[in-house]
Amino acid sequence: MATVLTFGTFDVLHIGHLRILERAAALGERLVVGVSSDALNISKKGRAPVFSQAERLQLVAALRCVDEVFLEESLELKRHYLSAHGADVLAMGDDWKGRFDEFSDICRVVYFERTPAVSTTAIIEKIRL
Ligand code: C2G
Repeated sequence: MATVLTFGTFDVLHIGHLRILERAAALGERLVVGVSSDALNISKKGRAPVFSQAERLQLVAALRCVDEVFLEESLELKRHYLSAHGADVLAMGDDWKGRFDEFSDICRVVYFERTPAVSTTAIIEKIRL
């Protein structure tokens, strides 16, 4: 039974998020998602997410293709998260292409093409206007 792990903020959940989660789930039998904490997001992107980590965890966990969620508190803990969750595959969007190749000693690393023309930032802008 192959376990697939992916990571992301999944703020203002949109079709690009759903599509990558569905494609990741199709690589195995169990999909585990590390949802970035509010603090990690602030340090990474310089702003707090629109939806809190508790809300984002609940939204992602409710998707049919997702089996388990946990809070990703540090980018430095990837190797630990991968082994703690028994990941056979790490799946990420190609905005991260090459960045996680170092983990190919413990799992298969797959990058998916991002869904074009949709992003949390663009949605926030559109609503603002
Ligand atoms: N994504 C996508 N298509 C989009 C937008 C996002 O395929 N149009 C993918 C991203 O490539 C990523 C996932 O959806 O794999 C989650 O995107 P974000 O929430 O933007 O994740 P990010 O903030 O990049 O966090 O440890 C890694 C980080 O936690 C990743």
